[in-house]
Amino acid sequence: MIAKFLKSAAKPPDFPPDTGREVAVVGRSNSGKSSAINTILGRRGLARVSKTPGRTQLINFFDLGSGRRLVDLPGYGFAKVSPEMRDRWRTLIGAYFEDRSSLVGLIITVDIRRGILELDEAMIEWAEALGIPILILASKSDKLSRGAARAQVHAMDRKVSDGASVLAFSAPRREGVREAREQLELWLGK
Ligand SMILES: Nc1nc2c(ncn2[C@@H]2O[C@H](COP(=O)(O)OP(=O)(O)OP(=O)(O)O)[C@@H](O)[C@H]2O)c(=O)[nH]1
Ligand SMILES: [Mg+2]
Repeated sequence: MIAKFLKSAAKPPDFPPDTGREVAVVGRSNSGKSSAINTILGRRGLARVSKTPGRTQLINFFDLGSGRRLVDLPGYGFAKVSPEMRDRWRTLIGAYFEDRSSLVGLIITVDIRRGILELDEAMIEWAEALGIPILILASKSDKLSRGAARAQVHAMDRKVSDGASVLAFSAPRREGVREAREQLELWLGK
């Protein structure tokens, strides 16, 4: 899968044409979205990885060829964000989700140490209400022991409905990368 940066969008008119198929990645700020995108696509510097949470405020579209795209959505749950920023996030993501016919799947990154929190649950419910299939990446699995990581994945799995699956994921260890790629190819086509 050869990926290249397509464009950034701050408002719906800037979205690329709603044709073909795309998969979006969302999650709490700092939960490892950009790292997951880079690792899954095998391109180190494609999506920006930040040590400063809440950096990515735009929707970034990546072109995977043959009308397929991967979309890096701005994160939620950043503590220092103002109510105005939060409203802008909701408006932008709402406009994206509720009117994007080409969206065929959603990847949600959840820090395995935190588990599924309130905002993740709201995100999951929102996507489910719109009928968008979900893959949850239990990210940064290298931060827990094998046993603790497995237990946490089970706990997270029990929390979500059958429409969503949970996969242990680590960018540095490359855990879950093959499975995530397989899901992506199932959604987008080869
Ligand atoms: N140990 C470990 N660290 C990770 C992993 N994935 C991401 N990180 C680190 O977590 C921090 C945030 O990663 P990002 O990929 O930028 O997270 P993000 O969700 O895109 O963050 P924002 O766009 O700022 O909301 C960085 O310091 C990464 O190096 C992982 O699998 N394991
Ligand atoms: Mg990011």
